[in-house]
Amino acid sequence: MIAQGTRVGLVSFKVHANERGSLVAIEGDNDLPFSIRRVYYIYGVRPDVLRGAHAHKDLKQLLVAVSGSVTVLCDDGERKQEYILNRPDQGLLIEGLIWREMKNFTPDCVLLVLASKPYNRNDYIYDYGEFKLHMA
Ligand code: T46
Repeated sequence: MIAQGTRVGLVSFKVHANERGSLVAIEGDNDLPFSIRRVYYIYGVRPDVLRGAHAHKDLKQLLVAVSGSVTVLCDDGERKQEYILNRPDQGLLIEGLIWREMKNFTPDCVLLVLASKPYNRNDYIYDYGEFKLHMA
């Protein structure tokens, strides 16, 4: 059984583009199903490095590759799906108990993450067996 409130999906954002370049605005609550409480970004990752490999008990996040490309594997306990993030106007929304792994970072990748809660080490599940138990 998939835990209630679990959801993964790509979201596209409006691009304000003209001869001066392009701008994407993302507003918490309006463009996202959560208020933005934390922003962090990941960059300078070697292509052979695997990041993530955990789930969150109670966190909503939007991942955007504002530069470069990264592959995100999402696992809801029943199905695994890979998403290639390589557009600054597109994000991957991850809500609820989803195991995630980030790989194939290009050297120019900057992965921006907007999160619904402050950092909490106790919200992480690092053991895949424990993650599966939560899904049962
Ligand atoms: C996630 C994926 C997409 C902080 O001090 N504050 C923070 O807000 C975060 C996210 C991390 N940290 C510290 C904790 C570690 O010492 O930064 C270090 C690296 O974090 P971590 O190994 O958790 O990074 P990733 O890339 O494996 O995972 C991160 C997020 O932690 C996670 O929530 O969903 O990006």
